[in-house]
Amino acid sequence: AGGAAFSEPLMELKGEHLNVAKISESGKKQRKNWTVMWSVLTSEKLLIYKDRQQETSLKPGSKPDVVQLCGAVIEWTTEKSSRKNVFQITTNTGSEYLLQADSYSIASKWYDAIRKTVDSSTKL
Ligand code: I3P
Repeated sequence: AGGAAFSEPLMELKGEHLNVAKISESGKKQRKNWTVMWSVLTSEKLLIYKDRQQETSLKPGSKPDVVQLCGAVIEWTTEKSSRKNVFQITTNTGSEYLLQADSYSIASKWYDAIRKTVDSSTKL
């Protein structure tokens, strides 16, 4: 709608270990391989680092996997994994990520924050 006098601060989450499996890249299916990754949520992207050190690394070429959330879809899934607390992010370029944490409160915290980011970066 726009025109709001005060814009809500965009939710961000910093640094947490989540289990991540990229199951498709640009529409092409990939072998599922769950990996513990260091995840950071900015106001428009989810950054997936191999580890915590990579976030502050100045090494050229040490880049995270960047998940653009504008136009993405996020949903809980019980069908794509035998694990609990799994949600899927599908980007508008056709990449699919599964994210998971054994703790429901951690998983739902990330789900809620990413969904808010998807919503606020998609409706312009
Ligand atoms: C996969 C691995 C995954 C599992 C996946 C298996 O085997 O065990 O953990 O996903 O199940 O195929 P591999 O390592 O040999 O590739 P979940 O843990 O999410 O269930 P899937 O084929 O049903 O996705």
